[in-house]
Amino acid sequence: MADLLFLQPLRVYKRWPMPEDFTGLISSVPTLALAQLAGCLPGHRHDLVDGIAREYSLRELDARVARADLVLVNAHSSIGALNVEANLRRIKDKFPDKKVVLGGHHATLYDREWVARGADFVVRNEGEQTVSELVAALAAGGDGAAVAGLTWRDASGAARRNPDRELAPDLDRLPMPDWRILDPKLYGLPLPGRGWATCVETSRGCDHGCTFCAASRMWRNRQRYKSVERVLEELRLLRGLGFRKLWVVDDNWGGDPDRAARICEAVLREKLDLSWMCFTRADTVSRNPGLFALAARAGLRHALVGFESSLAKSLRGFAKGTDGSDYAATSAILRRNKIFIGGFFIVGCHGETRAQTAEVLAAAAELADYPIVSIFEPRRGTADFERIGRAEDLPSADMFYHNTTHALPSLREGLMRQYRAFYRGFLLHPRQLGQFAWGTPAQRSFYRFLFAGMARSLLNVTPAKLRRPWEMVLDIRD
Ligand code: B12
Repeated sequence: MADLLFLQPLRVYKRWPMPEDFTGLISSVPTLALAQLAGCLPGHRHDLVDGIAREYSLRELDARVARADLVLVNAHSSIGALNVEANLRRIKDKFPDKKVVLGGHHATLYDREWVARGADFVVRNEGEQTVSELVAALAAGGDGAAVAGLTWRDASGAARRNPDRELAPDLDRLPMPDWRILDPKLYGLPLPGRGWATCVETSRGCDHGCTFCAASRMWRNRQRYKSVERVLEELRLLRGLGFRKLWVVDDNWGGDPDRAARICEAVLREKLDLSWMCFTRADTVSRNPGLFALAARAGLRHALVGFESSLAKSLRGFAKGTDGSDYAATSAILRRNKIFIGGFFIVGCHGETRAQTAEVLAAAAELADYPIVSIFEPRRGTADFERIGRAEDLPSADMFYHNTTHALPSLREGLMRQYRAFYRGFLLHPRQLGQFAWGTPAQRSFYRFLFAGMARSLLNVTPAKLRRPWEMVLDIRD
């Protein structure tokens, strides 16, 4: 039996006045991957440090690492990479012999780079089987040489990449996530209702090939579904543990409408009394108005919708598979059912002029209750990264780190100003303040989270952050 420390890295570096990742403003979300992996590694002792949900000192991290035989770290995004690296360095400085395993989207895409930065093992793509085999091999005194899907450091220090692993053919056969490793007091979602908050997954991957999306290729452009019975088993278990607010992390909830409807009907029949949010595509909503009415009755309160743009040329450029003509219908369906619309949009690409950016921002404010606008950033693992990389127009050499305020060099002029002015105007508009005070339950809980997150960010200002707004600044010391 080994002591396993699951680590969501401490935020050693932080940004101000807005946090580096928007999601940190509106929620405190547990990392489902870590609960899922704990479920795959029964018979070992589990510990969890979640640096996104709580503040820890580096000394506390040291103490927890000291007790562990193996440290398993989630490396999820370019925005988080600096903090993953700061944690990794701390561990390796203090405990040079401690073995560290990384996994997640970013680790998969930059496996050799992470080995060069000190990781002993990187689990690429799907983690369940690979990590089980790795832990078993280490427990038997072996190494990772025979484990498919693994990149590892050999005795000479070189990175060795083992062959890829096939994706699990049947998600129902994955072990159940062990949500008991999460301290539910640390988490919250912008959803109305009572009960603890956590994440759940009913499918994995997406059939679509949007050029900006890092998830499609990670999951090899397929959406695999858990059966209705397996999903219900997970929901019942969660309900028994006191979790009633759920973030369904599937990429395109409702991609299989009949199955989704059967799950919603069962949630109603079994009176599970859940409040939940999901990611979905605009055309999944507009094609299935009945499904979303049913989902609202089954507790869907917040939909994160990938609109991406109101410009047909950008939608074409993104290979989004829609011209946007159904977007007004999508919003109407969700609003009719009192489902809060978090709308994803991307600006600053495909030759968009400043006037066209203004058009997209105006459409975003109309279509969504809260527009989540990103300035275009080509991430490794996407078709856009290859396209933009060829034109040598990346804001940093390989996008290993990325701070959203550094747009593509050709776009930088004026775009940040326009972007910030939009958000200032949006957030101070009486309509948003009205939603905070008198909106639907979903609107009120969203704005309560958002304004509390903004206040926290403003109150956490330090002289160093004040000198360098919008940059990642050292925030946690010993
Ligand atoms: C839920 C989610 C979140 C949650 C939870 C984050 C988390 N760490 O789990 C929140 C809301 C916090 C979040 C935030 C952000 N996210 Co996010 N997120 C997702 C989403 C939708 C699902 C992830 C999930 O839970 N899947 C289910 C679990 C079981 O799968 P998994 O996490 O991938 O884990 C599996 C493997 O990756 C691996 N694994 C993962 N970690 C580890 C660790 C070890 C040790 C091992 C061995 C294996 C392993 O094993 C697991 C089981 O197979 C994905 C899209 C997707 N469908 O994958 C985007 C996604 C991962 N997010 C993304 C982004 C960009 C962000 C943000 C930057 C958004 C923003 N601008 O604010 C922030 C960054 C936060 C940060 N500080 O790093 C991108 C990452 C792209 C990239 N490489 O940069 C994705 C791919 C979305 C996309 N379509 O592009 N996100």
